[in-house]
Amino acid sequence: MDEGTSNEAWWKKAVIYQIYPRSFYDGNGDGVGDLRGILEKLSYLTDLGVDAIWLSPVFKSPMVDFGYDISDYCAIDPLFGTMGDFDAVLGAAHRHGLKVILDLVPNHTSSEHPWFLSSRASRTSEFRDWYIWHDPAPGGGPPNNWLSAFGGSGWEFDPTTRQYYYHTFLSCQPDLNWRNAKVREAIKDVMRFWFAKGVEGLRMDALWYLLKDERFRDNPPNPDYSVGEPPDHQLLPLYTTDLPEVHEAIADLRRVADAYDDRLLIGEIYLPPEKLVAYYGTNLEGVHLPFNFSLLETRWHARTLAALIDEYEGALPPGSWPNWVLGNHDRPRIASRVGPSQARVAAMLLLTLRGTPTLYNGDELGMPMAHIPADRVLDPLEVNVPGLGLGRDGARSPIPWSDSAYAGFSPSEPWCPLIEDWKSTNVAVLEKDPASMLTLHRKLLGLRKQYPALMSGSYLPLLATGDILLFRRKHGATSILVALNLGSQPGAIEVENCAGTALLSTYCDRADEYCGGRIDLRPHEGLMILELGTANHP
Ligand code: TEU
Repeated sequence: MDEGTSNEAWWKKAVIYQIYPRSFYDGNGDGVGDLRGILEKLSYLTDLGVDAIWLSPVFKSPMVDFGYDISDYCAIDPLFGTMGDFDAVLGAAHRHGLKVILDLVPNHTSSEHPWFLSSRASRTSEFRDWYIWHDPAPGGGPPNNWLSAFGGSGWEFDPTTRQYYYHTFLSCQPDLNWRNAKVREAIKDVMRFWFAKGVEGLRMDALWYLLKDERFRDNPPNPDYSVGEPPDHQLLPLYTTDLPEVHEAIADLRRVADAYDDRLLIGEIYLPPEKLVAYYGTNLEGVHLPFNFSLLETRWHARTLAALIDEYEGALPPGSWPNWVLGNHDRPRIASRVGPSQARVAAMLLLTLRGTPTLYNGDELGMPMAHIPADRVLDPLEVNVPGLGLGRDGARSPIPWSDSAYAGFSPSEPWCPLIEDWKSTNVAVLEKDPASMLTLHRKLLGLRKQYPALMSGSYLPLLATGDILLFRRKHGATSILVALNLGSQPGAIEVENCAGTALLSTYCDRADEYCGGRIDLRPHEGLMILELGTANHP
């Protein structure tokens, strides 16, 4: 796992911070986060030590899927502010040294997008073939068995033109037809619009769904499906995801990005490593970073993690750059998945592994999932598919800034319930605590910046035994040992040829403590050691 060099592209050295705008900070007092709120909190982000912000969609949208149903790709939704507000955030972010990544949704639009309004109005519309229309099956009903990721059939009947249209997600999110060159050109123009404004990157939503089988063949049944899984898992998405043709479409989008300096494309792709790495492209003409979600759903066990890291590192094509994710707006928060103590170890893992990390807003505070009462459920996925624990509202709770009313997020009742312990888990309290999760993140991010071994060094797997996971990061003469105790009991490990001084414990102590040979770890402790013989200047 190779060492990088110092003149690497910015996105290879950066830590990306995902902002869920409606929950970040409310700048206009309506109970919903917005662009002015982000503007007011940019210094918090530079104090934290991140380098790029990825904003979940802020474009014009009916907000049925909270902005992932776009009705104008080149306009800001009034809920978040104006294009002037966006320009202010972009300019201020750049002045703060932050890159800005937006969230493009190329797979589908809102059913209120003008393209779709025209497409559904008439079979002869010039936009008819911009979406995926099909006659009913011979006996009537949906053309085939394709299912929506959000429950029910993936087909919606349109009585006006008496055909069905396909929607991977909600029926108000009709899929664009990526076999239509005009669709591709239209999305490429959207990319150019935002790149021309100075946006440095685009996260491409649901990228592995883009192409569907042109023969509309039924997806095969999933032999491993078990009740309680998302209903669309009843079928294997053989003809609706990860089609070979998708890579040419992605290469076309990459050529747009490459026409600008130093732009980044991130692909949202939920596939196992051996399939995921195809999205780098055969000659790295794909996306720069296919999101690696393998830490999101894995068993939290030392040997499992070691195997997962090695599998991913081993699958990476030559010249590609790794990335790691611990959380996002669609999945349960890490602090609820592994508990608050292990969330500290997870933070050290995320920020010491090789490659670009993406940090989900609030995870630096150790935010758990918020409790969402039945009458406060808003996520259409939970509304459509209740009771399976798929609901995402709990991961989208407003960031608690202080112990004042509504956690200092807004002067009004926030759109989504706050986490239960917001009076103690908030920025104002945690930034004063020398051993808080926030302090730990600031220290970890500082060490990443200080040591090229962490930012671009090689990854050397060492050991996974019991609850202990050990690996090294090396760059030139610098070697940093990372020792993680994933267990609730103290652990000790003898490491040959290891002697050095501790850089940081997840307990936020032990700095400069001598560590030699035997490494003692407290329960749920991660420890970083700068090894002797290592250049003490980073
Ligand atoms: O999610 C796409 C996707 O992978 C879904 O299966 C996702 O995991 C879903 O939320 C189930 O948990 C992207 C966005 O991240 C998500 O917020 C949107 O709802 C979805 O696309 C549709 O745009």
